[in-house]
Amino acid sequence: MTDKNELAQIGVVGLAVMGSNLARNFARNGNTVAVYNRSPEKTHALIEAHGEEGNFVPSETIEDFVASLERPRKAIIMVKAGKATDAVIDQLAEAMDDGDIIIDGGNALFTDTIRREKDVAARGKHFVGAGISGGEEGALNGPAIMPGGPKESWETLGPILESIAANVDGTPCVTHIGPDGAGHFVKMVHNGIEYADMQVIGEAYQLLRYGAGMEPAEIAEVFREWNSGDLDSYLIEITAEVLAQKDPETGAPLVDIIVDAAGQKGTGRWTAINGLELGVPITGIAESVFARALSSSTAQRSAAQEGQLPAGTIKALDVDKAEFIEDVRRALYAAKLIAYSQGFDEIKAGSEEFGWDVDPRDLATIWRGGCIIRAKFLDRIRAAYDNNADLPALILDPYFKGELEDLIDPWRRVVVAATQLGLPAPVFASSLSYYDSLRAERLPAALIQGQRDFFGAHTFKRTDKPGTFHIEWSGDRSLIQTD
Ligand code: NBP
Repeated sequence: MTDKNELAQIGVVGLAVMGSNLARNFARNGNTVAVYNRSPEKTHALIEAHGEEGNFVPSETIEDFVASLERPRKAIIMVKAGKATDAVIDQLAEAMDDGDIIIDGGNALFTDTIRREKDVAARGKHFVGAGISGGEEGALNGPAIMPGGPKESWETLGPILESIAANVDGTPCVTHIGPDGAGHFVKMVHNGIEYADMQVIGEAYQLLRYGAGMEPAEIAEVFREWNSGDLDSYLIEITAEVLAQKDPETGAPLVDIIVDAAGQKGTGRWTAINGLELGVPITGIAESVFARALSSSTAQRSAAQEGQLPAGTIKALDVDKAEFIEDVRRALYAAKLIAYSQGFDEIKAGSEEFGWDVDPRDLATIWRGGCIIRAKFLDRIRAAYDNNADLPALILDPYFKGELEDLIDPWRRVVVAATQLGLPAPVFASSLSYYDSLRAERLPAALIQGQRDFFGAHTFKRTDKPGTFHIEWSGDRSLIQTD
């Protein structure tokens, strides 16, 4: 149904797959929704195909679109992230009145959101950068939404966003994350965790396929079973679906037909870059981004295969298949735990750096539904931060420490097996090194400090007394206290 005279509670600009599904979601949930797309064909197509799902108010100019919104106006931008977003913000800010709210629901870089929030606030309007997770299916049936921006905008926006968000146990998967770029920052790290979660699942598959010699359909059954335990999650569920799928053309397992070069749109890379900038070791996420890059290094990979880099002579392990499968399950759980722990570390560091006061419990709550990393496991994360909001690291929570007791030996065995089999398991292996680094009483950082002092007089601290010291390396090698 469309009615040009009815004022809309919310508007959506950009009606490609995400925007049109979000608009339908608003309409299906009883909101009158204004819709506008730069090229009117998409607006017409939406109304023609889905106009009966609720109340839509279509417009062909941004001015008509703005005029069709009730005050304070609320418009969500769902256009290609980047320049298009800036162009639409400018048009909306021009046409809107003071106090109106512009929401960017695209995958914006959080530093752009911080800049945009300042610019839009200077023009008298509110700007909310909102991370929206769940892909096109989530946009239609209930995404997880992570809005940042001014708290007062949340008072107005909250109820309408709650009406379309996913819902778990009566709790909507949306809450105000924090000021300016907090929402998009958290969405970025969510995507980084998603990269790591997908990569560890991929590594488990690789080991079962080429280590245990199992066929995709058989591995699909294993994943189905895993989905009823600690690993219960959307990603494990769809992994079973993908592995069970046959290619409709050839009848071969689809996974064997798909080119093994993973794509990316950049949010994982941003998460890794930001981790480097903040000095937070998000090794699982960074390795996952590198793993996708390596998979797409087609020329290098084919030269390495053709040139036959030596594989070594160590014989494969003789493992019991059932035990190996269970070990891989536990290694996957452990590596996943590390990736989440590191992701939450990054959120904590970002929140401190930018003064956002993000509550990790909110994330564990809203990520339980709608989003790609939704998992049973998030209830445990929520409980961990409920018990201790200042946990130094997620893996130090008593429940997860207990889990690690049972995971550590299988995890080590799997990394050894992968190494001996010559199978890549970058996140399984690097997460284990991260874990052992955290546990280590002494790290080689002492030696690195010595080297730095040797070549650059960078000084060092002593374990036995306060102060800053230097050795006269090129002189008599005496100790000098510099501070
Ligand atoms: P796209 O990212 O493919 O963007 C297409 C839309 O942007 C069209 O409506 C297009 O209008 C509009 N647009 C462009 Br391009 N340049 C414009 C300009 N200068 N002025 C006005 N409109 C312009 O759409 P999408 O895949 O639906 O994603 C929308 C946003 O949601 C993106 O930021 C994306 O990163 C984010 N997101 C996507 C997913 C997903 O699963 N796809 C998930 C989560 C978030 P036109 O029709 O006139 O060309």
